[in-house]
Amino acid sequence: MLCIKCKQTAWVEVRRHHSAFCRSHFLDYFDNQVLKAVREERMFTQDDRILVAISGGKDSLALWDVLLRHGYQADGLYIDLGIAEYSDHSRAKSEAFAAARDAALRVVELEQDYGHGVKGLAQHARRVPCSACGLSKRYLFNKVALEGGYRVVATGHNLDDEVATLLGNLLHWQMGYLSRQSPVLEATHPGLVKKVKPLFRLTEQETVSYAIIQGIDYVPEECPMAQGARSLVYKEVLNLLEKHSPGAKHNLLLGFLEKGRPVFREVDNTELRECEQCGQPTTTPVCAFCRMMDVVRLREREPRSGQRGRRPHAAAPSSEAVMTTADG
Ligand code: Q46
Ligand code: ZN
Ligand code: ZN
Repeated sequence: MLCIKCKQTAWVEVRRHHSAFCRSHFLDYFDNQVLKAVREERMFTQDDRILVAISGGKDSLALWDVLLRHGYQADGLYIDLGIAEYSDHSRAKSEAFAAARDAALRVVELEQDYGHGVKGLAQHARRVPCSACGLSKRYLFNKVALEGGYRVVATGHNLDDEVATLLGNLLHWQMGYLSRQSPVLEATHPGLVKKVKPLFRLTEQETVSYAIIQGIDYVPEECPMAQGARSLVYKEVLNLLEKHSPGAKHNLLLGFLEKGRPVFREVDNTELRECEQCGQPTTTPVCAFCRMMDVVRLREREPRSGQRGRRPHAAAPSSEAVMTTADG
């Protein structure tokens, strides 16, 4: 197989575009896809300060790498979830990446600031870990960005993540989530920061290829809590579909964004107000994060014997699990 640009031996095949690239032309392709997403979806400009949500995985580090190489004002935010060795490894990789590029990385420690890591929060709040994690991350991304004067938060969600989320939301007809499924969520309240996903046109495999070519040292293992997540099943199903019909994932997502999104957007009439406790925008008097922390504090005070015979809820709402397990 030859590179379609220079006819040298190809290193990466991109079947959905009937293309193959050598290492150097693949980098051009990858950059172009990110810059096209940024430009066409009006995500941000060179004048904006961007906060990139960093997990230490391939997607978030690849995204940060592209943005820094193209001169964007991109700082990182790493949230230490307190998940034993996984958090230790991913934090070390994130800090090493930032140090090597002289880039600014903010770190928030859940355990230090909120008394528990993800597991502890989940146990006390009687939620599954991914539900407590997703809620905490969404809350902290917005809070840290707002306090730090960033105009936009960028996450490393790729095409596979986005199409798996779409499939999950379609299977359960989650009208609210479908109305907000987009590579760009505008700041519709002064207390909200714009959220963008510049990798939404690129697959997981392409991000891996980019990270390898660029020599990015990312944490290869998945978060241990991801085991059994429904989003992984959706990804398997979609990969099978893609194998038999190259371009299926791209067509489903891009088709939805072009034709479905405008229809679903009409059902999004949520009114935002400020949380009575923390002031962050919410649809309810007290935001979901503060409500979770109230439950956690209440349960912390319960005598241990009072917990006998109680069991955590078996599962969070399925949509929540889908929405919160997509970040690489
Ligand atoms: S980090 Fe958090 Fe994911 Fe781990 S606990 Fe679940 S949601 S799987 S993207
Ligand atoms: Zn080439
Ligand atoms: Zn709140």
